[in-house]
Amino acid sequence: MTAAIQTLWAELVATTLADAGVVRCVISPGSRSTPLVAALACEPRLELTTLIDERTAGFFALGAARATGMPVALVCTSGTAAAHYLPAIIEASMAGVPLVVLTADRPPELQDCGASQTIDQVKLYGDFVRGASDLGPPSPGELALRAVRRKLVQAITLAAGPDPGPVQIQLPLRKPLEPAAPTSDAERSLASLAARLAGPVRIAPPQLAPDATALAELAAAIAAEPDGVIVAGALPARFAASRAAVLALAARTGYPILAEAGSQLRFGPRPDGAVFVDHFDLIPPGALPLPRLVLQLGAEPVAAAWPGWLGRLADAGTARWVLAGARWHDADSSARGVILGDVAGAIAGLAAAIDGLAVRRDADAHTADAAAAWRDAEARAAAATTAALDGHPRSETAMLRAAIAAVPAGAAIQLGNSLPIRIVDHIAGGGAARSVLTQRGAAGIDGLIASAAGATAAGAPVLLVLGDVSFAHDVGGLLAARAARAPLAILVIDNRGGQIFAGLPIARAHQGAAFERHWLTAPELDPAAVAAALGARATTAVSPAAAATAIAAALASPGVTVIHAPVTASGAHDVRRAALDRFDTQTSLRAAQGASHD
Ligand SMILES: Cc1ncc(C[n+]2csc(CCOP(=O)(O)OP(=O)(O)O)c2C)c(N)n1
Ligand SMILES: [Mg+2]
Repeated sequence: MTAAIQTLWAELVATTLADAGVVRCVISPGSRSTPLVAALACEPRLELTTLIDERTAGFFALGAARATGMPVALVCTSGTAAAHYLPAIIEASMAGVPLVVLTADRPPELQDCGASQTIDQVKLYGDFVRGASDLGPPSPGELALRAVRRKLVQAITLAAGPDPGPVQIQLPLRKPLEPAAPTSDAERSLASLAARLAGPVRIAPPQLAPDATALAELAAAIAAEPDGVIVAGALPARFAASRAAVLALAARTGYPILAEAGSQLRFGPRPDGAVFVDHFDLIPPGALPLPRLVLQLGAEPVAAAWPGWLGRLADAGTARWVLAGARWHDADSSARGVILGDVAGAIAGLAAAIDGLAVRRDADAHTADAAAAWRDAEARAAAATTAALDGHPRSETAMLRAAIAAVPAGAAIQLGNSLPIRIVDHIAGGGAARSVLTQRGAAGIDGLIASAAGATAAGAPVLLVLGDVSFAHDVGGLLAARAARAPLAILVIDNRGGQIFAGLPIARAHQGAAFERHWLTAPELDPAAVAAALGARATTAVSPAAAATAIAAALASPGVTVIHAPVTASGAHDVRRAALDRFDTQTSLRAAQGASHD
């Protein structure tokens, strides 16, 4: 091996990435990766972002791939650098996001001998990658050179489908690491082979098509059952293209739609007659209808009421069918059927199969009651929520209602885990079409700022809403936010700690001060000061109206704005409790008002 051969290999990796349609590459600095980084820097078709911290880089790449649906490459040096990618790789694996992770390594002669910055990187990510391949140290020879390109193309294809996710490519590299030009005839001949190999390459992963017979069976079950609902948890941004098909299915069957914010079905225009049950989680469990059929789409819903309702559905013998993609989703182990495969394809197949069937809409008494029960429960919960919000104007629920309403059409909303993703479901729906980004693969509170910054790669402004602990967890993400390509507004809901825990039984288990210290963990940070120190615009919004104004301004101007939003500590729980308590009172009030207006 010569330095010139190594340079050729690295250049071929860079060319092949671009030839295969990879556009974005997130690099972290180091020495061992030098040949590759030097080659990437000379490939004009690649958009390079360099971020110092590999954990942040991993989440930035995850966010970019999640928002664009395109594979993003990651490049780091040897040693612990590669280990910092793990959380983002786990999320990418579980949520089906394509990443091409290129880890530079020491060559075999420097392994297991105490050489600096050398660890065992082979299969470092275990089963969280779709595949791991090792290019081996660069060696002369035409077949070896062609195999570099082939292995890259194989890895990118694997990352793209049929079950998209991360892949690892190991690159053992030798000193000298700096680029070198061919000097011998043999090297020149290999260089001309590399030039001949270059050119567009077609990436063609197989599609994960759902089983047509199972879809036909489900279509027949739906056509025969007028008492059903469509439930949708988190789905990727591209599922927005299937929104019309889901609404058409709902129109055909008369099924109400329980669409969580992350489903891509919640926002956007709603046809007359469509029944959306936005307030599912604010309907007292006893008032939740028990349909005979549930069509469940996407990731497990986040609503607090969901597990209990699932249990009651199972007891009632409800036929629940799950269409959630490549992975098994049936947390209650009670589904009638799980049809694996692309959800958009499944919806299209289902719509086509139902087209040819007579759909039973001739409501019997039970069905008429069920439809009325959903409409009534939703109306009562909506009214109760409005009243509960009036009583808690400084709650995070009020803050989030104003925040989401301030996001213009075409912008994206990224929902942080813990309470934000749940609370948005209590207050927002319809309106302008906006895509929603979620991190529900492993549901971590980590890397949310970095991944929202990465999401700006899609070109649209992004509003990230996240909790104060989540903000503290990803302060380093603010450095990545400097690389945002479109306006990024970060709304920090400061309820003084992880207030989701205040709704869990541990909060009532008499832990005393230990509860605050070990569960709530209020970060006691001033997010605006932290943001300003790290180069972001910063502002504090103490009222929902101020937050809305700040968000609208932030999304209209380039750069990053952190909006610190102090809210009452218990507001989210207070509003939900008050809404649940008011459910019945509101009904009688409305009835009385209606009567007096007549
Ligand atoms: C990486 C990671 N660490 C820990 C957790 C456990 N966890 C879930 S919610 C939460 C607290 C989040 O607090 P905050 O961001 O302030 O949101 P809030 O609960 O107040 O809505 C923690 C620590 C997690 N989900 N992911
Ligand atoms: Mg909090």
